[in-house]
Amino acid sequence: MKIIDLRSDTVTMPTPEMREAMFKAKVGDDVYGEDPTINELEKKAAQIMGKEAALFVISGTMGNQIAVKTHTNPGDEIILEENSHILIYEVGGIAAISGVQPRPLKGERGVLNVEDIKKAIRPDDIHQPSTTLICLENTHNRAGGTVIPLQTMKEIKALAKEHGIPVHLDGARVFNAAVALGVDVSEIARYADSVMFCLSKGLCAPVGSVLVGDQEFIGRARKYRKMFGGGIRQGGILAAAGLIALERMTKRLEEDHANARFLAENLAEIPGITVDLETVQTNIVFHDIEKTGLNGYEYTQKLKEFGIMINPAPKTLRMVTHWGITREDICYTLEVIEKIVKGG
Ligand code: TLP
Repeated sequence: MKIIDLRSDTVTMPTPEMREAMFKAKVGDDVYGEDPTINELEKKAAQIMGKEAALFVISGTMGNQIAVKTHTNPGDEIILEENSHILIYEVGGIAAISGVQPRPLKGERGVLNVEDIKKAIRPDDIHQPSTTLICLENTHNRAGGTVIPLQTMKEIKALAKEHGIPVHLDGARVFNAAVALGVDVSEIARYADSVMFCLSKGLCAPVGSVLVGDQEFIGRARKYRKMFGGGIRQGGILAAAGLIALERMTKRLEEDHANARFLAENLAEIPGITVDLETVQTNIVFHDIEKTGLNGYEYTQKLKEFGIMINPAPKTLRMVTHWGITREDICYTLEVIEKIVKGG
């Protein structure tokens, strides 16, 4: 039975071209700055994002955590969205590693309000922590792959600049955001001082993310990567796949978005299933099964019997489209869901 894995775009496999490039990759010791393939990837990534420098890291989590560490001091406060990945899914790293406290703000479909940020920036007061970082997430995972409008990013960056606060963008899926907005990715990156983006989600590389920023920031971040145990020696084998991710796989994300849209619109037609179509802007689809009377855990178990994988949750379930998912797979998934909802 074919497995249709809709749990995440992290499940994507390296393409045959990536495996070939990995096999042939020129490598060296990256801790000495001598891995030519990592150097090439970092140069290309900085160029694409319109930044001075880049740092190859093992994961998105490591990239975000290094960014927070590099931008802040213990006791500082950082502003972020209440459902952001950095707050919810990074194992309390900002507290444990950087010693900062979060100031979570409620976003509208993952998008922070500029006025709310303004009110949350701490005044210069001997009693209060200093606000030293604003984190954004584009696209926003838990909000359903939603995109931050460029104008909002611009306004947040202007406010941050006024207060001398840097902006870090968790751009795990920033190429999806660029496709949805129809702009070059550097148009998004320009409104952040640092950006982390993933090569290993919709872009299909087996491992790796990149942190970009100015020379000085990346220099300090490189030292923290070493401290975190992330010096990757002959990591060019991984960077070789990353280069293909950057050069080729960014060009096909539109297909995943079209599949997600098709899935969402058809799911919404199934009696008892609710989809907020407004949130379906990229490759993520959340659907609510509460009105079907089904239990989310039993539902995902039944789907599994038909070869369809979704992460279990009580009633609101996520599906993510990616390179391994075809339109045919989506049609089959819809047929199966309809059958399960009808009690089949
Ligand atoms: N997200 C994963 C899980 O951790 C939830 C997923 O399946 O979507 N930022 C954002 C916005 C992310 O969605 C993720 C991964 C990361 C950072 C972390 O990337 P990795 O998994 O490489 O550490």
